[in-house]
Amino acid sequence: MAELKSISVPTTPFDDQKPGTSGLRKKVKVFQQNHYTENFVQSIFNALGCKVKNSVIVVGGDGRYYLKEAISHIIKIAAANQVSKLIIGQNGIISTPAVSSLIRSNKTTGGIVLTASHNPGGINNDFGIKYNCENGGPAPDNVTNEIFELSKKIKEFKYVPDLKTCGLIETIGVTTFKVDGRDFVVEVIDSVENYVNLMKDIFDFGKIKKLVNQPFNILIDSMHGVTGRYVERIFVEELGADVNKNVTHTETLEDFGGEHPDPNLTYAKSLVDKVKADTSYDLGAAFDGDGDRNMILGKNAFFVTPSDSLAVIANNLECIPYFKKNGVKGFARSMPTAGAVDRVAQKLGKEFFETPTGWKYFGNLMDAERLSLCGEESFGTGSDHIREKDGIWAVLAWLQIIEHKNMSVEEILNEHWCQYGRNFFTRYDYEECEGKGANDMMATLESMLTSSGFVGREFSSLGKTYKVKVGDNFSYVDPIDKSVAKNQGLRVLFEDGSRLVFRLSGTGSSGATVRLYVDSYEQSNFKNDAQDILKPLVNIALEMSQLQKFTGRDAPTVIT
Ligand code: G16
Repeated sequence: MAELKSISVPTTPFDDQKPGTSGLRKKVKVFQQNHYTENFVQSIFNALGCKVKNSVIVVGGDGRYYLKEAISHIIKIAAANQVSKLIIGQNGIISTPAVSSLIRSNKTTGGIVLTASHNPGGINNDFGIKYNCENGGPAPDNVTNEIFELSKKIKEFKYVPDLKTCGLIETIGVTTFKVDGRDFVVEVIDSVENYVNLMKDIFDFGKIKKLVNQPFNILIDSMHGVTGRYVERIFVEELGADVNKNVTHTETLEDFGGEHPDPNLTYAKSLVDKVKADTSYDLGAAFDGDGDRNMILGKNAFFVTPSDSLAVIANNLECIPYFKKNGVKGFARSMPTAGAVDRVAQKLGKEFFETPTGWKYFGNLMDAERLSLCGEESFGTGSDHIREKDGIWAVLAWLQIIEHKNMSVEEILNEHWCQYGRNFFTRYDYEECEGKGANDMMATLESMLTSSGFVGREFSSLGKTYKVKVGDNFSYVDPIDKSVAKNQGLRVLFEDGSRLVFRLSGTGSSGATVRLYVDSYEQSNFKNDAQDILKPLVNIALEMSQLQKFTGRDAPTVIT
């Protein structure tokens, strides 16, 4: 075996490597700049400090453009930093939930996830790099802040230029290199196997298989993201679904077929249209680029909001073997997520947490065994089986519940609303606004919300009047480590329980995306259209924020 030598490469820092809600997401062309990717990866290793020597790290991504180049850099930098082993998915591909599972089952030091999630891919679109810790979850704020600080000061990165990565990750197997007199191992694994075994442990595949072959007709849309191979293995090979009828867009493409791989009513329109047009479909589901988000539809494309999906799963956990075995601890949702699960927690006597946006905030609670199930309005649902949200897990949970209750998706929702009441919810996204206008809008709104006299003010639209109970900028104290996350979104809580939330997204790669979240609780009229019910509140939000004046936008890009 030829002996390889590491070198130090002088570099200059970039000032824009601040990770957002979930990792560093930028245009591919930004990552392609000389030393940009190398600087950020070295900054991750620098932030890990003495943990890097002899570490084992999982590396995988969602198959988007630039994945292989990024992995080649990671291998050469890891080898030079005395990492002892990298576990890499074949062709670099591993879904985000599967990375989390691999970190946990192999007890590795952590993982590097290469994805910009639901953002579009391809040479002119987005790429992303995220570090996950040894619990399998996205690095918390203190770690990402440290990575950012180090990235602003970096002077050199370590590299093994002669380590040949060409063809290295195409074939499953183990390759050992000698670097600076030490062994450095690259293990290329089947991207799917570990995850499939985990799902088989959690769910009763026998019962789900019976449902799928009943036939209960499903249509699972991978949106050309990473889940294609997971869907074929789980739904087709294990559960007996028909490859021609029950699954679609399973080929992972570098540009996701030119679409936004984001499972919502706008970007997963082709699934919505198919399920509407073919009334034999009982359930439709879609996943995002890296497989952590999900959207659930019933017959006729009956839409289940992520907030309701979370509440329904919470209310029916007893039919899922994993929870029967491990018991059910608390529930949680991110702050902007509608409060449907709150009522389930109250009825079942479970602890409940309201966290900032970002899956990373659930990790501590899960590690402390206080949280079993959580979700976010941004199409994320998951449990403590891993430390990422998990799209395929959510669909399997729904199928297990449907089989157990022997009811349709819509019947399950109607039953749930009759028992608990309904939270009507909508989110308006104004994507890629000019940064200054969006920031000015938030600043002006914040000073209004926090001024004396705001509480008690009344706002009216379309014959409805709402009285302000609270106006604030949400902050969160982590119950476990007491860390504080400030400025997590502007909230207006009204006396009848309705809420308006304004945030700037932390996952975009350019400009500013304004998110407006509207939540209203009703104890009757469940069949009404959410957009009709919420119209007065939307009008009030737009007027209060002067969104059009500040951003120049007269309509949202996406409504969910
Ligand atoms: C990420 C985070 C989620 C968050 C979502 C939206 O999801 O993991 O926790 O809810 O972004 O964040 P923002 O509103 O800041 O854009 P993903 O699927 O993009 O990794």
